[in-house]
Amino acid sequence: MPIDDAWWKSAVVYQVYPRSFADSDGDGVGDLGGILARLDHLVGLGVDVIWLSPVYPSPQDDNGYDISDYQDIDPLFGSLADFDRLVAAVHERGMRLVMDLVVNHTSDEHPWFRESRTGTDSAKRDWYWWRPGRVDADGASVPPNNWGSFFSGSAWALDPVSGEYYLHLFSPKQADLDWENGEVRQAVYAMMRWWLDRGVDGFRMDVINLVSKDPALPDGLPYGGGPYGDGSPYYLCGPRIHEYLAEMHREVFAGRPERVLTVGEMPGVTVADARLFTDPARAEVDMVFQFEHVGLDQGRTKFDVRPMRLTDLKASLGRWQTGLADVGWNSLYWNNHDQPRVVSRFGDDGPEHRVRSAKLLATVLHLHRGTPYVYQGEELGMTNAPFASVRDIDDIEARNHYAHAVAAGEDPAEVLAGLRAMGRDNARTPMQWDASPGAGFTTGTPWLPVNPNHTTINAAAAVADPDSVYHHYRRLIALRHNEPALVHGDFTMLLPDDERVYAFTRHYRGTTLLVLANFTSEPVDVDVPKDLLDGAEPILGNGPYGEPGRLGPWEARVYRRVE
Ligand code: TEU
Repeated sequence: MPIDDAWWKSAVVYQVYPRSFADSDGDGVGDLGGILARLDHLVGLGVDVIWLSPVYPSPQDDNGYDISDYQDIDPLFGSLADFDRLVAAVHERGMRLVMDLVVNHTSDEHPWFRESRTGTDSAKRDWYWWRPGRVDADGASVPPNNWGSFFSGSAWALDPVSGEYYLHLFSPKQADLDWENGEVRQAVYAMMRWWLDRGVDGFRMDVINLVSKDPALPDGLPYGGGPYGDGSPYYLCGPRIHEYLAEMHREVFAGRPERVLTVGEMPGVTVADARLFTDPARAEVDMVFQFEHVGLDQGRTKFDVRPMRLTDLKASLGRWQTGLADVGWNSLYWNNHDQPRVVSRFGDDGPEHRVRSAKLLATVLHLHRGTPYVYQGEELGMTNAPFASVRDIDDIEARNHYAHAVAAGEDPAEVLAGLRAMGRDNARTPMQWDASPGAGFTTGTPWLPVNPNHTTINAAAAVADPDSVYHHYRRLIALRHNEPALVHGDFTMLLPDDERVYAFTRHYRGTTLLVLANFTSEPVDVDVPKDLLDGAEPILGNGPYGEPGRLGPWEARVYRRVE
C-alpha cells in the first residue's frame, strides 16, 4: 500500500494500562483476562489499534517499564496463552494490537544484567554502560559524570562487586543498555521479530531516542540549582540514533506486511528531528510522541506547575502541524499513563463544565492532522484523583521527587500540590466501569484507590447517555473513518493571538472543515472570516449550537463546507 495511504493515517489508537484497566481474578491488579472481557467497549468506541503498556515479567519498580524477561508475560497479568487469546480476539474484532517496547534499559533483575554485573570480565559487561568512578577533592569515589536521573538523584549507581558504576537514566533498577554493542541490538531485534511472528502488529517504543549516547559521556551543564548536570545533549537523539532506527527497520520490519505500526516515544524531540524520524523515505518510524505541548504548564521541573496559555498551545501544536505537513506524520495525544488527566489540566473538571470541556478537548485534538491516541478513561472524561497525602502516591517518579525536593528544603505542602496536579498516578487510578464500590474494575482491593467520583463518571453511565463524552469520542472516531479531509486535509491555524478561542481549518479536495473552540467558562464572540462560514454546515458540536459568531462556555463546533 503506498505510504501516503498508510492505514494508520486514518486509525485511532487506544492505550490500555493493563494494571489499571480490568481485573479478572480479583487480586486488585488489572490483567489480560480483564482486557479480553472488556474488548467490546473498545469496539463500541470504534478504535482501530490497542497499545498495550508492558505486561512482561518485571519487579514492577516502574510499573513494568523495568523488564526482566522480554519474551514472556508476568504472572501478575496472565500467561503467554492468555496473551495469544487476546491477540486472536483483537484480530477477530478487526483491531490490531501494538506492544510497548522498552529497550533503552532492562530491569537490574534481567539475566543480561545479572550476568553483566558478575564482574568486569563478564561476557555481557559491555551490554551496559559500566564506568569507573572519579575521585573528588576529598579522595572519595564519585560517579563517572554529573548526569541526573529522570527520577531524581544521580543517573549512576555504584556496584560494590566491581567498584564500578552503571548508568540508569531512570531508576537504579532500570540499567541502560549499551546500544553501541551490536550484540545488544541484534538481541533486541530478534526479540521484536519473535513478537511480530506471534501476531503483534507493531510497537510503541519507550524513550527510543535515548538509546544512542555520546560514548565519551561528558558532564552536562548544571540545572535547576541542584547538584546534577543536564546530560540530555549527550543522550537525546544521540549521534547514532538514525543509524540504529534504520537498522532496526531493516532487521525487523522490512518485508513485513504494511500492517506494522511503529511509534517512537521521544522526550525532547524537535520538529526538525521528527521530520527525519518519520520521513517514510528514511524507513525509521511511522510517527513519534513529542512532549512540547505537555511541557507548556511546567517550570523548573515538571512538578513546578504554571498556567498554560492557549496561545502557547496553539503555537506549539501549530508548529508541529506545519513542520510535518509535507513529510512525516504526527501522533496526537493529551493523555497517557505518564500525564495527568487533560480535563483537569487543560479543561474544567468541575460539575458544570467537565463533560463539555472534555468533549471540546477531544474535538480540538481529533480534528488535527495526525493519528489520535485515546488513553483509557479519557473517553469517559475521567479526572485527576484527590490524593490526600504523599502516602497515597505510588509512582516512583513522584515519590523520588517529593523526597529530594523536601530534603532540599522545599515546602512539603507545595511539593505535594505539584504531585497532585502533575503526578502520573492521576492517570493510573483504576478504569471506572460502573458505580459499584470497585468501579467494576475489581472485586478485590485495588492496587491504587478508585477515584471516588466513579459513582457518576463511569462507562456504564456514559454508554447509556447519548450526550456523554464517550459518544462524542465515538462520533469523532467515526468522522475520522469517513471524512477524507480529516485524514488528508492541510491545516491552517486561525486567530493565533486569541487567548480564548482555538480555531483552525482543514482543507482537502474542495472540502473545508472549520473548527472553533472556546477554552473559557464565559461566552465569547468569534471573529472568523465570513467566507469560511458561507455555505458551511455545522456537523459536530459538544452541545446545542450557539448562534454563528458566538461560542458558549467551553463550546466546540465543527463546520463542513463543500465547494
Ligand atoms: O517515559 C519517559 C518519560 O520521558 C517520562 O517518564 C517523563 O519523564 C515523565 O514521566 C512524563 O513527564 C517512558 C514511560 O512512558 C514511563 O512510564 C517510564 O517511566 C519511562 O519511560 C522509563 O521507562
